[in-house]
Amino acid sequence: MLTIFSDDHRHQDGKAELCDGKIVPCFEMPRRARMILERVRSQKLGPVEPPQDFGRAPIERVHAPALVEFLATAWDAWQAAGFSHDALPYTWPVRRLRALEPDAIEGRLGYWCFDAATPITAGTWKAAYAAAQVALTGAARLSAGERAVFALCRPPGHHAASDLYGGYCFLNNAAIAAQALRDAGAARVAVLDVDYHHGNGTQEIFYRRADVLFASLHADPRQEFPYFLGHADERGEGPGEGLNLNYPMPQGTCFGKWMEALEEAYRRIDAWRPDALVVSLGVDTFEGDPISHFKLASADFHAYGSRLAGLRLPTLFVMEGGYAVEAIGVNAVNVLQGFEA
Ligand code: Q9C
Ligand code: ZN
Repeated sequence: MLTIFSDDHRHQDGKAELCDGKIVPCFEMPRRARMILERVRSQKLGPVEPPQDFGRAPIERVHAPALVEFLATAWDAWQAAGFSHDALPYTWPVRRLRALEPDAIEGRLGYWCFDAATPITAGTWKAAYAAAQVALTGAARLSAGERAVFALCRPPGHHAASDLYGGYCFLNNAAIAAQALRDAGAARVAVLDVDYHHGNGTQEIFYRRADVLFASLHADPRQEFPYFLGHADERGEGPGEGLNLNYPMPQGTCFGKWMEALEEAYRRIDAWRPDALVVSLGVDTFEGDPISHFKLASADFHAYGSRLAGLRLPTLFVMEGGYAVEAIGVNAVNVLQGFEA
């Protein structure tokens, strides 16, 4: 399988995030991508190629230009305000407050970002932009006839909505790729999100659309981040009614139960007859993940990867979460090798 990778991911190297009331070192770190790349190479998965540059236009097919401009300029504004450490928000326009973008960068961060775990650093824009180009290059190769491509994106993307970032995500790489596949002629695209966390950003982007089906297997938002989206009764709206499929599961879920949900999502995707599949590939469902609570073993990743090949669709794997850094390469590449087996 072809892998697309950019070394520019290393410019997103945040120092700290707010986690359960404590400031802790960022779980989303450059070593994650290095470990995956090392495993791609040692297993001889296939060629590794750099991204092409498609510019901002395909990003703005799913994101508000104002969010894109904020991400591209936030660090400069933060520095101009006299700060040199990572930029995190601490106040948000939640219930009873007014969602008007303030002038002060400290407030603007809370306007555009929904959590306190996603630091903007000097290199955030460079890294996030490169990740989007990796996804777009993967989509272009799929449109040109490739059976499957691995977009080794970092930072991840599925929590980023049209006009909000958060959850370690800035630009929604999978949504940008799905839209690019549509724009290249695929009439229907399915996005299957297997990350431990609900893909709230991808859901929001396609919620009212008849041309993109979104299915997500994830920890129940009553128990887990992102807490405020991802319930089973969110089924899509208007033209998108019935095309948003959420499979929330309790903490402690084992592979057997998880696979039952995957089989159900598989049937729904298969019956819808899409032209292409985008897999939001988070491997934080692993039993050893430090911030997650599902119980998949490394061999289980190979098993479900192999099942996904049964859909017989051009498939773009887009890297999302996974924080057990020592095992992340094995787990991610197991899915891809299972797919090819
Ligand atoms: N105590 C992705 O997997 N907060 N994002 C975790 C744990 C944020 C995860 C706090 C988790 C974001 C792409
Ligand atoms: Zn996740």
